Amino acid sequence: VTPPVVLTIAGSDPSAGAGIQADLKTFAAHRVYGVSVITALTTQNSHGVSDVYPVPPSVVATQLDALLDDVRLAAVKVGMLATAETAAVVADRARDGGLPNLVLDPVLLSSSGFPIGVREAVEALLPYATVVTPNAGEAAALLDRPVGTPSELADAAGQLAAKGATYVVVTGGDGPGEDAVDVLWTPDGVRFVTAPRVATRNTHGTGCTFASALAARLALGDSVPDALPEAKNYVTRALRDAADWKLGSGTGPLNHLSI
Ligand code: PXL
Repeated sequence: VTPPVVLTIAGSDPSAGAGIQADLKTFAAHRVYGVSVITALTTQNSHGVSDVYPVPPSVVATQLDALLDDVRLAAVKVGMLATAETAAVVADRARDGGLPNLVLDPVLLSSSGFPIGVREAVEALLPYATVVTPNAGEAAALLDRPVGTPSELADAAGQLAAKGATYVVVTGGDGPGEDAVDVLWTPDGVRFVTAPRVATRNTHGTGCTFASALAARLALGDSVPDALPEAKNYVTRALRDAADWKLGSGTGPLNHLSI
């Protein structure tokens, strides 16, 4: 049987823990068929991003249209967009209905602080997002206000929904406490989803991996509320199974094949 097709629109990470490479491995682990449109080449290793080379928006457009002309997409993950012009290309295809089950990972800064996204790009896509998945820092940057406590996370989720996303997950993986608590805003109210925090320094690409797992689940037919705990458990297992890896001397990747 033909598997569902999931598209990632994102940047390349040569260290393969984040970006396009993480997304395709996550799709493969979920037994969906991953296709990809690369928006930028990053230069990075386990110590962080040192350079970004954006792909021209016209080339993002031709990549996207080649796929849209040929395969039926079941879900789409959007990560690093690099420029507002590239976001406009993607928003245009979303407006035409070409990008179903859109999971928007609103990346702005790499964990080492290198700019890899722009706020305008995220805002252009929000109205088309089935679900947007900021961490607390990204939610704070998008809303210009502090986001840290559980009630701030919940308020932020509601405010991002007001900007157009149908569902919002503010992830709590970088927060304090024994558990990693995510907040899910749904049209019927807010709920909290919890998983044990994994003690490891290998956390590179958790955001990309989580968003891709959500997209894979949506492609397999889950609703967002059903997909969230599954995607979160997948990331917890992927963290746990790579906790002792020594892959590079900095922040290493997860084990994407833990499923
Ligand atoms: O996790 C954010 C992110 C997204 N996309 C690419 C990245 C990173 C972080 O380094 O490199 C390509």
